[in-house]
Amino acid sequence: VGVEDVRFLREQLVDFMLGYKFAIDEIITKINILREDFNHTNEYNPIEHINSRLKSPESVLEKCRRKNYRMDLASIRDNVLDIAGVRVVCSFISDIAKIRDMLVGQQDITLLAERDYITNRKPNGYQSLHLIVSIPVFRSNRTDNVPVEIQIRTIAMDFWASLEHKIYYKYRGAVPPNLLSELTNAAEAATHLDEKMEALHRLVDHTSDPGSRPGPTTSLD
Ligand code: 0O2
Repeated sequence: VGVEDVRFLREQLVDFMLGYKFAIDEIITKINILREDFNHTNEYNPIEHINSRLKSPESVLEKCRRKNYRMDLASIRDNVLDIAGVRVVCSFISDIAKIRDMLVGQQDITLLAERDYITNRKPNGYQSLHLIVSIPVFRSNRTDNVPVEIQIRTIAMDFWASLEHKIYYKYRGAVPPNLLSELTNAAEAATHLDEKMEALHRLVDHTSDPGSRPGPTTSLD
């Protein structure tokens, strides 16, 4: 592919990518609604925070190159399913399935793929539940079904992943073996903490007097 072709493709991509931005907006709205509704119903709120990111055109093209995908919009649409990314960080391990089911159960969401890196963690220790969903986006002249990658993980899993990401980039992928094994140990520690917190959470849930729970709140946290 020549320089001119890449430039032309990049321009087309900017318009194409707007659909992914809208899909992120839709998913974020859904999660914020769940979050506010949890507060409204006075249930504890399992959602700690939400992040989102739109892959840059450069990194979409880089992924095509790396994975040997054809470099045209049809191929990008079919193959690069993580252009729109939303990350939901939960308090406890059990919240992950709760949030997953609430999203996947919505009528306009179609689950395209699911990768459970919690049951099957990556060899480096990475843990997270990844969903690829499709959501309709109503544009001015058409409706597009747009894929979004939703990553759901606990605070401890997120803490680990953000440090690992920084280390990986600092060493440009060539992380020294001693650091790699320390990272794997840290992932074990994160799992241990998650399990402890889950057990503590269950204990509180079962022993507290429902009458003494705090009243309704309008806070979004
Ligand atoms: P960013 O900066 O979050 O956008 P590939 O995309 O080729 O890596 P695949 O099969 O498409 O692989 O997706 P996979 O491995 O299920 O998920 C990719 C995304 O998950 C990554 O996106 C990361 O966000 C996250 N992820 C996966 N493995 C790891 C890991 O070992 N460490 C950390 N910190 N994050 C991971 P991007 O686009 O690579 O990065």
